[in-house]
Amino acid sequence: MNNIKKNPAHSVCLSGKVYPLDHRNAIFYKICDKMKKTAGPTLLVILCCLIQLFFLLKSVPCQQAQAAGKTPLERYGRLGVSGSRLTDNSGNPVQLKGVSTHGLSWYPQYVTKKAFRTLRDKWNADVVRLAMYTAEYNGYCTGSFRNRKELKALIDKAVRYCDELGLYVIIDWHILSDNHPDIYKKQAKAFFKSMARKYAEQGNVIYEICNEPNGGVTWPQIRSYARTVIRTIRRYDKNGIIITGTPSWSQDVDIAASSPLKGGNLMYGFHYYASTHGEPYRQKLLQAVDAGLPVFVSEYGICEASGHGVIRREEAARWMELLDRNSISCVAWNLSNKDEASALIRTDCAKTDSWKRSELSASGKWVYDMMRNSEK
Ligand code: IDC
Repeated sequence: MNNIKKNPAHSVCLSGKVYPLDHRNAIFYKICDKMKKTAGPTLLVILCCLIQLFFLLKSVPCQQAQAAGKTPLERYGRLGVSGSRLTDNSGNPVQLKGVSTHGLSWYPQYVTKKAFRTLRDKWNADVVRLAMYTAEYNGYCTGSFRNRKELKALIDKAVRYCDELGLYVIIDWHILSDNHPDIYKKQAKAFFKSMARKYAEQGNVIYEICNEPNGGVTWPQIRSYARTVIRTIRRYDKNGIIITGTPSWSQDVDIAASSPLKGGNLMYGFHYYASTHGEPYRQKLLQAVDAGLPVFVSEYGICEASGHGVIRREEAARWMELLDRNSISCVAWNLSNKDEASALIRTDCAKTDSWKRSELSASGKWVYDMMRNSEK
């Protein structure tokens, strides 16, 4: 043991070799010193090897945790669109996965930083969608002035949380019973003007300008609405991603593909509910993507389109396999504990964040497991 010497230049001399005296070697040196009189050289060498091995192994998961510790925004930066793909700021394809709120007026209690942090850290979510109904139940266009103010304040809070957490956020103009986007076009223009003015600089905001046109509204009618709203947004936000819904509850992407909008960073909404929509709908989606249309699945469920009914896991898996293969982003409906199959939280669980897996509904468990197992 006498061949271990301290060197004034922050190093240790062991068996004729000089090692830097970082804290690991300092501990190692100390132990050597203590054992000087009691243990033999062989035992000491084994012990030293074990200590070094311990520190080596300890540093590996630590490095992995640091790499994984990046927020979605840090990983991908400003998003763009290239061909049919959503891309990161270096032009590589990106697939975002996340969760949609229920209607903001119905379930405002889930708009908390803790809830969004849980989604990011435990569910592996990259994006949160803020579903703001325009017509139903205190909808933005049908409720009072005060209600409108409250909804805007809620969106502001939600966007701030997403910004702080490095999450992408979709501001969704959730038309549904108001089937034609032109019904509230004036309000949509004013709303998106104020959103784009406020959030253009942030780089994590995605605008979804009409959730699900339906009731026979045609693609040319939607396209004309979209042109107006996109022009309004682009006055303030030149590059933010804009998603336009497609006819028949955002399913006719194949029709949109035959005459898409002009302009950069534009995407098209496609929605499915796995128990209702099977192979023919996957073919529609594929046809659009093959034609070069950039599609964003801004809403999906693994139950029926009513939001209720049975869950079909095999169909759900087939859909996800298709989305993964084509790097198509997707957002699950819905973050609430409402007594319906599409709600992700169990009805008897009142917690608004930090849910245990056992506190999730059958849909919630499927979405949670799938997102946790998704590659980054
Ligand atoms: C459903 C909600 C339900 C609510 C209803 C209002 O799950 O609680 O009472 O809207 O009309 C959609 C729509 C989405 C629907 C969902 C399930 O975008 O608003 O939510 N769905 O029906 N498209 C297909 C299914």
